[in-house]
This record gives sequence, structure tokens and C-alpha cells, in this order.
Amino acid sequence: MTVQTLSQLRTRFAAALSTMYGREVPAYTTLVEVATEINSGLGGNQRVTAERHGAIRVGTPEELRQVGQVFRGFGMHPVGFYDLRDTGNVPVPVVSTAFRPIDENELERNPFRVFTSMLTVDDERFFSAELRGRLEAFLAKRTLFSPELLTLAARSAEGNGLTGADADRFVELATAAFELSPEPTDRAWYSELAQINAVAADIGGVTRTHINHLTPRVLDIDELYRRLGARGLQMIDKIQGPPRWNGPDVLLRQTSFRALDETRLFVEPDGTVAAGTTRVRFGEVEQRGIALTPAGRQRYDTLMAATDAAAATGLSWQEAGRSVWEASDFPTDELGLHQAGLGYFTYSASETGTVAATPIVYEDFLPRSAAGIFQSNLTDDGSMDGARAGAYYDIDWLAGTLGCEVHAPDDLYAAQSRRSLRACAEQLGLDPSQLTATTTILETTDVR
Ligand code: OOG
Ligand code: NI
Repeated sequence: MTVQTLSQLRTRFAAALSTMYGREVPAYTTLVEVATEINSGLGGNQRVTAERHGAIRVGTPEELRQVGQVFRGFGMHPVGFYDLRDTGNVPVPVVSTAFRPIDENELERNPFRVFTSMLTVDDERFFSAELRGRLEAFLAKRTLFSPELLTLAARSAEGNGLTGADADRFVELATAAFELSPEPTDRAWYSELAQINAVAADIGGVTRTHINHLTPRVLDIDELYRRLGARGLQMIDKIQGPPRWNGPDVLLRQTSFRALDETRLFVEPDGTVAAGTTRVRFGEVEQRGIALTPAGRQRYDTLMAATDAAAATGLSWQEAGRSVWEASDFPTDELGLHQAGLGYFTYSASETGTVAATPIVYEDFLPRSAAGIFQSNLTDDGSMDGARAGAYYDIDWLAGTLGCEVHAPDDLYAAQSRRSLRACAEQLGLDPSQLTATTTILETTDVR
């Protein structure tokens, strides 16, 4: 029997989630339609059109470990550590990573990634010891991932894929694990958590997890923002990340439409079951640009801080961003980025001995934008007692919890760049150090 490879399984998984999410949140379908319209107008390739990232949230280290096992069965590995408790203006009680393919060929086949957050239940700034006890007891009782799903995932990871009925079953069970549960929610418990933090209620107030959003990639996010607004979707007030400006697209720009009312069943304090609504799931969209080196990232952070200052004078975020970026000495083309060592590139040699550098697409997330996306979809800021000590989490804690290496985004981009440089030099019979100086940039950042 033929094996379905990890990338084939991943493609099926992303497509199945997309179908399910479109059924659950019809506005998502509108978003995908508009994104597809824009991309095909701009000559978007197959990868861009199929590209999605998902977001999910879990409650315990054990759930995080299990979800990591499920994703490994689709060839997705943890990359990066994001602490959203003190990244944005409003604290979000989660720490996060992204599960994604790490090999460039796998990314090319299907780059599906899932931003995965864990509630920091033991952070006393958010949860009192008494509440923490009840929250932990609630979470310990639930099962998000069945033994059958976890076994199939492990077999897929070990064997680099699954055959026939096993492959079908794996995709089916994994997709169902992220479906919005029809099970009634305990109103009193959900409300108690929601008073502390809406994200805490979404994660710890219910007996299952669900996909929070599924994000298509678009080649012109400003145009998408306008078109969705024109179709009557209520958009958040800005596009997160760098502005549209007279220079290359870097890193990641994201925006979303606001979370919509969704009907859910609740068990009321008197024991009756009645329909109610929650408002937590939204539609996000993103535009990706070139991955920046640490030096480039530092310049980016400085420009973002200057944008904050400019926006505080009354300019819109976009106007502030554009004026700051265009007045700065940030390179206005890829060649400039390359010469200044601010962006990551791969290299290829032509028949005639010239070398072309192609920008590497940023495959990861931005902590500040992530916090902004969380916040912009919360109805209130929640509460936090800043006088208490926060629980400590870092990338090593994450690796220990997941039982595997957590890759640093920079290492992956740098290694990819080095590999291609070496191969190119070898082909031309040169030393790699001789190459970069003579490189011509042939392609642009819209890696379509
Ligand atoms: C995740 C929010 C972050 C992104 O694209 O930065 C995110 C969530 O709402 O669970 O998805
Ligand atoms: Ni997202």
C-alpha cells in the first residue's frame, strides 16, 4: 500500500480544518474568497493560495506535550518561544510556540503552521492559589486527544507517514480534536474565569479545545482590509507589524475581523440548558515578507518604537509607520538589505557564473503582533495583580515539556542561507566568502 507522506497528511489536515472552520465561522469563507481574488490578480502561486496558519490554545503542559505529538505526525515541529504575558499593552496569560515544517522542501510542499498557546495557570498574577486549584482540577479531568489519535500520530512521525485507512483516520481524528464542542458549558465557571481574563475562560472554561482562527496569506493586505470592510465585516483598527511603505515587505503584517457571536449551549446555575453566545473566534489574514537577521530585527524594533511615539501624536498607525520608515535609513530595496546584512537570502548560480540571491520568506510570528491580535479581540482587558511574582517560563522549559528541541527561528534561516551559499560556491569552484560581495539580487520579496 502506498504511504501518504508527512506533507501529504499535512496538506489534508490543513484542508480539512479549513472546511470545518468555514462551516463553523462563515465569515472565514468570505475572507478566503477575497484573499484568493487578490492573490490570483497578483499572480500568487500554489503555495501562497493554499497557505494557512491556525491558532489553538491548551491548558496544561501535558496537553501541550500531546498536541506537539499530534503535530509531529504531520511533520510540524516547535519553532520559537513567545511569552505574551508582558509583550503587549494588555497582559495575556499564555506562553506560545509555533509548530511548523522546518525543512525548506517541506515548507514548499505545504507550510501549514499552528500558533499554539498554553494558559499559564500557575502565574499568581492572574490566578489566586484557590482558583488555580479548581482550574487545575478541571483541566486534569478533560481529555483533548484520544489514545487512538496519539498512537496514530506517533506512528506517522516514526514511519514518515501512514498508509490507507490509518492515514484517513489520523486526519479525521486530528481535525475533530479542534472542532467546536457541542457539549454544554458551565455558565458560572465560564463567567468566573471570564471576569479574570477572556482567554482564560476560552481555554479553561470548556471541556475541549477548538481552532481559534485559520489565517490565509494574502499578497496585498491593505487591499484586503479595504475590501473586507466594504463587505461589512468589522475589522480591528489596524494592520499589525510594519507599515506599507516605499520599500521591501519585511517579516509579517497581520490584521483580523472582530470575533463574532457564536451560539453555544450553557448549563445555567439552576441546571437548565440554554443557548447562549461566546465571542472568541475571529478571522485573521497575513502578508509575509523577508526574514530579517538579528541586526535587521533590531532595526525593525527601533522603527516600531518610533512608530509608537509618532502614533501618540495623533497620526494613524499606518501614517505614523510610513513616515517613520520612509524617513529612516532602512534599505528601500532587497539589494540594500543584502549589502547591509539585514535580511536572509538563499543563493543560486547560473550557467554563466553569476549568482542570484533570493529573499527567504519569514515563516514565524511576531510576539507583539500576536499579543495585539489576542487583545484586539478581547472585550475587556481582564485583571492582573502586578505586585505578585510571575511564574517563570522559557524556551528550555518548553523543550523539556515537549520532550524535543525547540528550534530558534534565526538558526533555521541562517542555516538555510549558509547551505545554499556553500552549494553555490562549490558549483562555481569558489570559496563561499568570495560570493556574497559579487551577488546580484534577481528576485523580490513577494515570493509568489
Ligand atoms: C493566537 C494569537 C496570535 C498570530 O497570528 O500572531 C496569532 C490566538 O489568538 O490564539 O495567531
Ligand atoms: Ni494568528
